[in-house]
Amino acid sequence: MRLDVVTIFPEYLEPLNVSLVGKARARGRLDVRIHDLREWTHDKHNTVDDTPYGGGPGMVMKPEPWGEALDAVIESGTGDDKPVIVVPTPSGRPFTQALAVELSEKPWLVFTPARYEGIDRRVIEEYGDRADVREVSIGDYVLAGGEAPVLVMVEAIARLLPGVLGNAESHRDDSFAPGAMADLLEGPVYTKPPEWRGRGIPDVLLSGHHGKIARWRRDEAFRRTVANRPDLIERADPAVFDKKDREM
Ligand code: 6GU
Repeated sequence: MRLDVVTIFPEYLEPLNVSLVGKARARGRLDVRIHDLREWTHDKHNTVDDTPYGGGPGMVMKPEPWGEALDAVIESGTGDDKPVIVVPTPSGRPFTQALAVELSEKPWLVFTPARYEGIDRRVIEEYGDRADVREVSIGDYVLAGGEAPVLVMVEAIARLLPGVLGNAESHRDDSFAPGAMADLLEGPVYTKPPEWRGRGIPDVLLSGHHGKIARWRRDEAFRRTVANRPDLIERADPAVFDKKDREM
């Protein structure tokens, strides 16, 4: 997968050199290219923002540098490949595990994290035909810029790429993964020692009884979801719940 990021803070993206994403790059699974938006400015002060038409607080990112930057990035492709342009914005559609899975199947993603009050609307319109443009939000709170959301989204996507996580099974039971634990959060986990500060391990996990362990995990996942995310229970397809869930 190729991944371009255009930003006025290239150093903010340095975490992409470490840990899981860094390893995916080192293994050749990810080709990450960070671009400084100011390289496509032409004035002495490398201006990227201006005051909003219609008045109001804050500044808006000017269209010209973004246009030149995105033209250059798109033209650097082989020609027949259209990237998905991911525009991080608190006004976007929610970034979900389903969207992470969808994006992980694309050959080329371009992220355009903005500062200030966002990018001039015409830029988003302009690339609608040369790319698949998605405005995406990572949650219901406001950040100062889109760089942290890019780190969040890239980590969620990169760990889904084949050969990036050591064990392909390890995202099967993820909270929000489709499949066996569909629509439930993951329950608690334990490791050695068997007793720590007077606290033991639930007996069932030491029983070796796989059926009972699976049932216990299911019940704990259900309990945790009711406590922390009742909205997920409301929204879920009733078919994913069994009789034992309904008895809880
Ligand atoms: Cl993608 N950007 C900003 N600035 N704030 C956010 C966000 C994105 N998602 C949630 N809050």
